[in-house]
Amino acid sequence: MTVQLWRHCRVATLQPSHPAPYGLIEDAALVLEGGRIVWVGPRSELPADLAARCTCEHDAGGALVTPGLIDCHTHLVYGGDRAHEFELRLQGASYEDVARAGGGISSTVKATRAATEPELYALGLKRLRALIAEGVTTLEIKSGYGLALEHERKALRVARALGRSQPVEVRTTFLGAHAIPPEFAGRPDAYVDEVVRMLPLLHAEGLVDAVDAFCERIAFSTAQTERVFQAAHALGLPVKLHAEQLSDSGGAELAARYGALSCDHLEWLSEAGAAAMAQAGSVGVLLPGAFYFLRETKLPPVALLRQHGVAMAISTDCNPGSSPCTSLLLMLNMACTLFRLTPEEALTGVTRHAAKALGLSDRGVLAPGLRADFVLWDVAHPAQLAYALGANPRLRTVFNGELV
Ligand code: DI6
Ligand code: FE
Repeated sequence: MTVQLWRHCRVATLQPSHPAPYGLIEDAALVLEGGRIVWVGPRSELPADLAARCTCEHDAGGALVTPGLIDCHTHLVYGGDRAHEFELRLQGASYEDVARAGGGISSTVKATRAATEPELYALGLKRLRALIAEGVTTLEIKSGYGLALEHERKALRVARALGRSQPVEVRTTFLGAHAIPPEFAGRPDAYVDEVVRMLPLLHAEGLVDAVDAFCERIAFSTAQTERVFQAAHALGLPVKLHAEQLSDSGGAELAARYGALSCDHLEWLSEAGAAAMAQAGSVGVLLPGAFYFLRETKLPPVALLRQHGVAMAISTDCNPGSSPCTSLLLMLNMACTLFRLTPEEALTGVTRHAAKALGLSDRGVLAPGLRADFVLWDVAHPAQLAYALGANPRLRTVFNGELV
């Protein structure tokens, strides 16, 4: 088996046990074997017997190396677009006004249902390629624009197919409880019955890694959300939640009771919610793209999350209605400028903490035994990744030990 040596680089390991900010190692070396990291550290400390076993050597040209980026919250597979709704909002309508008038998520549901599997694949591929071009090596894709068995299945199959065809690992999340489809208008509980019926069928087809819901006054109540969580628990599937985005519904506390991997958005999170998340070890996923695009003014309580020791992740929320965004690097900047995260918190939020939000313990930091997913960047310091707007300094990506 090839044993690769990567040298002439600075490595931001993001390992919490490394004392330097970003876990930064100057003049570092990395050794890979079979898609895993075997060794990482200062080149001067590379053991001679390990150096002798290396069969192939790469000069990283002085690049900065970080873990592959992880986008832990996307709705990347959908049909149509919502540019018209954007125009309406510019004329004064709010996101909730548009949703209540039958636009919003419902219009994307219509377009997604009308699209064939190959059409959805082609649309998703364009968005995915943009993320991969910025160093994403793992991402989550949610369903939730089908809202009927055949269409939820179609979207999840497309997500799986994208993961098989591209140098990226896709984790799928069933978000059947995203909105109430037109055929269930006025009968939300009957639709929750349908979500609970769909879940085991899709899971049996190997299409579901986690389960999510949109807990909000324009979507599902906590009681309805809990029924979805119970169905997930019965199958041994982890849960996550769109919680406290537009109001405080107490969703985070509910999700924490179900040991949620993450609670996402969180602008209206209460202190009790933050405490419950800390207790449960749920990650707080912040979505600055949605905050920006909807021109929200209520900031997520970052100080509260820090104070309670809740791990914060950052994601694109790539979706047509509230965050039509395919740049995770831009989200790093926005997390700092809008939410006042430090660049180190932001980078941790798209690596180590994003991995945690997906329940993945084999990635997100560069350490022996973990996956060899990493990115070489043309920057002198990791803070530059969050500093620049619209730049893409990616040089190369190594995915599963192979140069992309
Ligand atoms: N919250 C969001 O921001 C997205 N979904 C959700 O539950 C928006 C989805 C959309 O508007 O299409
Ligand atoms: Fe979302």
